[in-house]
Amino acid sequence: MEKLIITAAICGAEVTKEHNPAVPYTIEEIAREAELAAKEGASIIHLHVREDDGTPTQSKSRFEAAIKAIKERCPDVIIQPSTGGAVGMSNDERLQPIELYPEMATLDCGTCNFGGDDIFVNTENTIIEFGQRMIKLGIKPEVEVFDKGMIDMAIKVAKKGHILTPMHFDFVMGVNGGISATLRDLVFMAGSIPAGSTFTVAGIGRHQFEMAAGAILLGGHVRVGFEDNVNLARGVKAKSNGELVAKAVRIAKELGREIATPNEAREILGLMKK
Ligand code: KMH
Ligand code: ZN
Repeated sequence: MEKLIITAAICGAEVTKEHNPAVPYTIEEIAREAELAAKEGASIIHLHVREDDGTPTQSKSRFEAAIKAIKERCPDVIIQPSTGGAVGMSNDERLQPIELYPEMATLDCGTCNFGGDDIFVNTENTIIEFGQRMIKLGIKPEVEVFDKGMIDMAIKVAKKGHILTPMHFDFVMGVNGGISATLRDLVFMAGSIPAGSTFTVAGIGRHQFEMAAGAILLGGHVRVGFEDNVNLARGVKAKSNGELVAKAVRIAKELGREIATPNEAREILGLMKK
C-alpha cells in the first residue's frame, strides 16, 4: 500500500485553550506545535491562525508570519492554509492566505450546520470561485467534505473544470451537522470518490483514532490534531499535537503502513514544485 500521509491540524478556529491549554494561538506557539507534529511524522500542517488572544483570523500578514516561523523550524513540511476560516467569515476574508501561494489549501465543498445556531456556508458559487482561484494560483486543493453530498458537489464542480483532477479529499467525520464518524460511513465515503482520487480522514473528537485506523486499512490517509480532537485517549488531554501524530504513527506501523515524508507526500498528491 501507498505510504501514509499524516496531516496535523494543529490549531483550528473553534478549539480553545479552555479545551486544552496546549492549543496554540501565538506565532511562536503555532510554529512550535507544527515542529513537534512534523518531528513525529506529519508531512502536512493544516493551518489556521489566531490573534495572540486566540481570536481566529484569516489575515494574510498573520498567515505570512506563521508560515515563515514554521518554515524556519521545519523547512520541508507542506503547509496547507485553511480557506474555511471560522464560521461567519466572508469569502474575501477566507481567501487571503492563498495570496501567499501555498502548495495546498482547503476547499470546502458544501454548507453544513456546525452546532447550535452556527452554519458553515459554502454555496455552489463559493466553491466555484475558490476552485478557480486555486487553479489560477497553482494551488492543490484539499477538498473538504463533511457529508456524502459534498463529494457529489465536488465531482460536479470538477466536471465543469473548476477543480482539477485527480482530487484529494478530506472526509471530516463527526461534526455536529455532518456525516457520523462510523466505519460504515467511512467505507461509504471512500467508495464514493472517483477512481484515482486520494483521501484523508479527520475524525472529530473521540472518533479521531477509530477513523484513522479505518483510513489506514482502506488505503487512505490520516488527519489528526487539536482542530479535531484534544485528547490522546478518553479523559487524557494530549500535551501537544506531536503526541497525537505519534499515536497515529504507532497505529499505522502496527497495521503495516509506512509513513510518507513531505517529499513522498508531494509525490503522492502530485504537488507542483515551487
Ligand atoms: N473552521 C471551520 C468553520 C477548513 O479549514 O477549510 C472550517 C474549517 C474547514 O476548519
Ligand atoms: Zn480547518
